[in-house]
Amino acid sequence: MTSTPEQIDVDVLVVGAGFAGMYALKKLRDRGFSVAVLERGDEVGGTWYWNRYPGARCDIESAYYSYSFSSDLQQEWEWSEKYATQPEILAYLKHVADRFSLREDIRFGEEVISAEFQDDESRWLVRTGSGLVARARFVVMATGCLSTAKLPEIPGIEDFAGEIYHTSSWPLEGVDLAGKTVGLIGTGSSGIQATPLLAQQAAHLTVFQRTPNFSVPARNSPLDPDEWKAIKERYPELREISRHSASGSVPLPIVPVPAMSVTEEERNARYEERWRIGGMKFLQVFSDTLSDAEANASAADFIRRKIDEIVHDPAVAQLLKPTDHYVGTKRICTDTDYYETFNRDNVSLVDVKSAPISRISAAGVVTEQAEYPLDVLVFATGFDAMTGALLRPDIRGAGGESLRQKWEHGPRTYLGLATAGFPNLFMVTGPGSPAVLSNMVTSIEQHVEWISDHLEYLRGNELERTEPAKPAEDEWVEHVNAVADATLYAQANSWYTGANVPGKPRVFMPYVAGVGAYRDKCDAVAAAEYEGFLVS
Ligand code: NA7
Repeated sequence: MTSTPEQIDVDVLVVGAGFAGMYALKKLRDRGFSVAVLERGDEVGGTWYWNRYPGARCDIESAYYSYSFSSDLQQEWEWSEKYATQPEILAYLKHVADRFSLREDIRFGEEVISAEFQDDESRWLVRTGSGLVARARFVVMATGCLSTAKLPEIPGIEDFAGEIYHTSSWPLEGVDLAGKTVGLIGTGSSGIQATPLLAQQAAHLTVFQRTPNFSVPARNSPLDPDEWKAIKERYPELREISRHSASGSVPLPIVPVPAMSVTEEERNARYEERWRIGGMKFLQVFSDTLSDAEANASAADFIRRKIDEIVHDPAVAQLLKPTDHYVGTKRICTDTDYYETFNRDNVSLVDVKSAPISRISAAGVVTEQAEYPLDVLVFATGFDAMTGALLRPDIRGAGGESLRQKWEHGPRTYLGLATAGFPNLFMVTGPGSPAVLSNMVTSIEQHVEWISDHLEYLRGNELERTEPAKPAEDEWVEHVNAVADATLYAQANSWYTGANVPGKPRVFMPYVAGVGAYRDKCDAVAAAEYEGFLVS
């Protein structure tokens, strides 16, 4: 007996139920479109559902890493800490799902495996792994920038006899590390956040470091009730500032000057003050940290001196000091006692740059110098960022063109929102938009609002089809690269450029000009009747 696959037919199909997909559902539904969301997990939350490793926490203040679309929501929700933990952010997103009755239009456990544009009827035909078939006029890929995990290409992983985990798919029930010898590979944000907690829980922790990263203290704390009250009172104004800022959050209340325009003493005093306050805004102390090599070196030297002060063993301190990239050109990490953790007796640091990992054995990690027996191996090895989740399904546009093929030499988009040849397909925070260089929630809201305005425009004008014109896309790609080339960003081997994934084309993916400038550009395109889009 054969069963007919389940079919759904909607105006808009949204893929992913994280911050982006949930807001897309809410916004488009409010505007009278029929919407369905397909989510591969069994709960809302996206990145905040999957990344539940010990220490997972946002590096942007909770007050701003949250939706602004509903005044009631932002007034009624209480954040407990300056930087929310993963469980608290997930609780917030579950609350949003319930409060706005989003679950009724979300299908959980549905992983999209293909999407084909049907030229004759200008509709998408989308299939999931379970056999569900969805037809939709429009598809919105709200699949996240950091949602396709990257396991390193180390031989023998399958031979390991102990437990093995990736930070981005940590077991729901947690992992009991008591009395165990734990190895951690990867020292990006995830590894740096996890290290202090793994060290507290395990009998012994060995951190395998290939490349050190710059990290500044988060100085997390419970949210001061008076400060929180003041933020709530000023929310409309603060959100407006965030929307037009460079980073998508409220910037430092100073007008930054070039680093070399003040004396060395003054410069270090300003770094010291930010180090004491904590957080990523360390990079905002001076105006040219990310564009001038000398300015950048002064910030990097300051952090390296701090590492020397904190870490007792000079050889370990030396290994922890980054020297291969400008600070901030790889995402700066924020931590709670990361460097201090290397003073513990039960923690060791192994440099796998000078003696690379050659294989994983049944017993543990084997480098070119030694074998390290382990009970548990944790990979914090990052993601196939920005394009990974967009290229995982087989997406075919007009005339059957494959997105994987089109982006073979790197992603090409217009505004990071859409790509030529793929009509009626939108991306939220796609490559070519500020995305990961911004407060993602601010950027997500702007994208979702822009997309829904565009769909309303099409509906109002009885138009069925939209896609970027090739020249507009070419010009945008060139512009994104030119802006990145004028900064120090493009020089780092970072996941911003795809350098962390062997064989991935090297293209600087996020748009560095800032959230405010980008919003102005998107608004101008909309005001000029969607200039650069071919509508029919
Ligand atoms: P990242 O920042 O991409 O970090 C991955 C880490 O894993 C990084 O230290 C890598 O070293 C290391 N890595 C990857 N493959 C290997 C192998 N084969 N051997 C040794 N070390 C390896 O990912 P995260 O999850 O920490 O953070 C991603 C973003 O999430 C973060 O920026 C925030 O925005 C949130 P490498 O530098 O390649 O030498």
